[in-house]
Amino acid sequence: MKVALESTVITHGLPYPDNVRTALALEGIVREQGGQPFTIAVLGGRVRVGLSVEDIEALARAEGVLKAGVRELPAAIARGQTASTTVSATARLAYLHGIPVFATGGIGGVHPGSWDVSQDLYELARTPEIVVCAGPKAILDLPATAEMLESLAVTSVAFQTDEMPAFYSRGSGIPAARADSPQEIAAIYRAQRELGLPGALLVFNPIPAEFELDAGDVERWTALSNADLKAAAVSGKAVTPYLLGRMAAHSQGATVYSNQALLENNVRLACRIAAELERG
Ligand code: PSU
Ligand code: MN
Repeated sequence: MKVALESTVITHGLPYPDNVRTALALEGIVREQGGQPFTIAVLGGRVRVGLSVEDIEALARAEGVLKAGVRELPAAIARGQTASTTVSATARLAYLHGIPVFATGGIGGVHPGSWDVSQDLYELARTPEIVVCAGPKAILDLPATAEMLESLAVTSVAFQTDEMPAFYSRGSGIPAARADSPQEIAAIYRAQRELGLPGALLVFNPIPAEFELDAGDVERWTALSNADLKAAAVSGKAVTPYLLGRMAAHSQGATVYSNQALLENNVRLACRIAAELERG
């Protein structure tokens, strides 16, 4: 059983040394479940599907690593650069390498009050990968992100719940289609393929209740972080890493702790889905 993992969460999503610890813990979970983890990145212009411990440590310590969405991949490869891969780039590379299940923390989406829409959403519409996440990141406009997923016809299911989770919280109040078991998820994926649909199966896996953050707190930190963003000269690809850093600062690290917990939870579900797919 194979499970793909992304690398932008290592370079831009979590601070050092939490990032190394988390990346290695996620790989450990896949191995414990009897599977093989494949963390994906571009090292010196070469697509690497599966990293060594040394590769992960080097990526985690490095500063100024390029964050590659799918559109940045071609130039990174052509120029021999090192880049971490976001959800969009990882989904594409995992699929190309025959690994149909990929676990991440949160997907990108629509930022509030701007035209900043993540490449993740468009890539999910055209790559047949199963992507397990805990919802769109809380810093996003969740209703707009949910609408975009519908407009792009991205098949999405929420695991054992009837609403889209909101990353640090189990619920968002936004209704979602439900799936109750890895078997059901695998069956939906097979039906997508039989229909010849091009896109992903996005699986929303709510954060375990014991790691959930208070919704009011998250709202407050999000407002503060978005206000910081307005005041700072940050735009484009730097926006999401900047906001995650501000959330960690405003919450005194609480968001980092929850982020790790939800990543681990997503990897566990991804393993169950991958095992089910292999069973056929
Ligand atoms: N979720 C996390 N931490 C992260 C990200 C997601 O918990 O660092 C990364 C993912 O790689 C995602 C990317 O694809 O942020 C989205 O960036 P943007 O909004 O610029 O598309
Ligand atoms: Mn963006």
